Amino acid sequence: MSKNAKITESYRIARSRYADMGVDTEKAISKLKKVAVSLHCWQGDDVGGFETADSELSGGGIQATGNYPGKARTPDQLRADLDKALSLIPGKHRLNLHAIYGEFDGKKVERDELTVKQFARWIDWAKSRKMGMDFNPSYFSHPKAADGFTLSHADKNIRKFWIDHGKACRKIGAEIGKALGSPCVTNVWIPDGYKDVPADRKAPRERLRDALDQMFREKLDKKYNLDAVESKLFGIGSESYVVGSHEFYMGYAVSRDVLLCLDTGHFHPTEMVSDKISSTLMFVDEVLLHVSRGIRWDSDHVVVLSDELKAIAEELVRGDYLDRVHIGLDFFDASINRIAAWVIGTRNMVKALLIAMLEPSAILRKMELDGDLSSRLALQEESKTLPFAAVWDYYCMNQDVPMGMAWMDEVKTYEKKVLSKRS
Ligand code: RNT
Ligand code: ZN
Repeated sequence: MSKNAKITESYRIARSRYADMGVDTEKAISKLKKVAVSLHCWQGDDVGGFETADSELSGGGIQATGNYPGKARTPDQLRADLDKALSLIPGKHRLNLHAIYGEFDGKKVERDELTVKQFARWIDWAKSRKMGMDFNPSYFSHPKAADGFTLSHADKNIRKFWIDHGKACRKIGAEIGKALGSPCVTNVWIPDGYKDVPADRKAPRERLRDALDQMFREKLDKKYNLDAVESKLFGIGSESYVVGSHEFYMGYAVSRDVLLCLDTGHFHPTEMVSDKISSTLMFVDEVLLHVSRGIRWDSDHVVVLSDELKAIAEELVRGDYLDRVHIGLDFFDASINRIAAWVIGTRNMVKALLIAMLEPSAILRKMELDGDLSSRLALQEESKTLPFAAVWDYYCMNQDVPMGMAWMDEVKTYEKKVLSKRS
């Protein structure tokens, strides 16, 4: 039997097992095909960007660790690496770009003066691949962010600089959305906060609220640009206080009608974003997810197929939220092959969605309503070993991407042929 025939045969058996539980695998697959995950450009070069020849992430309370060879040093290299990663992930996805990844052609363009020009090649690249794009102003790795404050800075001029950066980025977002025919989510994350206990928690939050209000004053068509704001509990160097806390942005998003970004690494380790989705979507129209994996103090490990990742996907599917939730990834690991990191994290996200779509949810809900919580638990546990892998392999085969570890062989070949030649 050929490999493909084996995959098809396993799928046939799995399909009938799922059908016995009232689950239609064909429906799940056609639904899964439509979900786009936004791949973050910054996994490709450890959040360096292209403002200077060899920029490195600095400040901002985020950190990339590791020195795995072969990181992308030019936009062309980064695009080639993204192409490689995308060729190993089933489905049609999006690109999430940070402002520091503009193409400056050796010229200095300040962040408050950025225009769509610096992103034209990225847009062309996305267009030729029929991909959508998302965007982010960059409030770190800059002298005006060196003391850890940006939009909430006590100095009016510094605040103004960052407000103007945000305004410029929203316009770029709208241009991106228009050019690609799909709304661009422009997400604001700022690092502002204190390492040690502040004397005044209120004033920076007032300044942040007012700065955001100025930034968002100009209404942009939601067909092209969607504004999002991202909270955080603490960062490296901002352990005691982060201006843009969850409560701050939850209130801001509700009162200003912008999207709320929930980063899965930005909460207390016992707090679960999976439980926040249905609450948040009661009161905000749309949510942006930054799917990541927090480990102790780091919020950005490569996404694995954890219980929490599966729970997040379940919530999106059960609540029928897939058209109100934008799924973005946000991790950066410089200690392993960067393309492998992208592929592992993204394949896991897609896999989690598939597993969620294969959940025998009608039966589970009935058990719950009937008060039969013993059966609910029993079936939840039995469902964990249903043959979703056969459906996954079949999906990969039909999407023309490698199955199982075969994708890793391609990463190794690319590493030998391309990455190892980079200085
Ligand atoms: C940082 C935030 C933010 C960044 C990116 C680079 O803690 O998660 O989203 O990771 O903007
Ligand atoms: Zn994030």
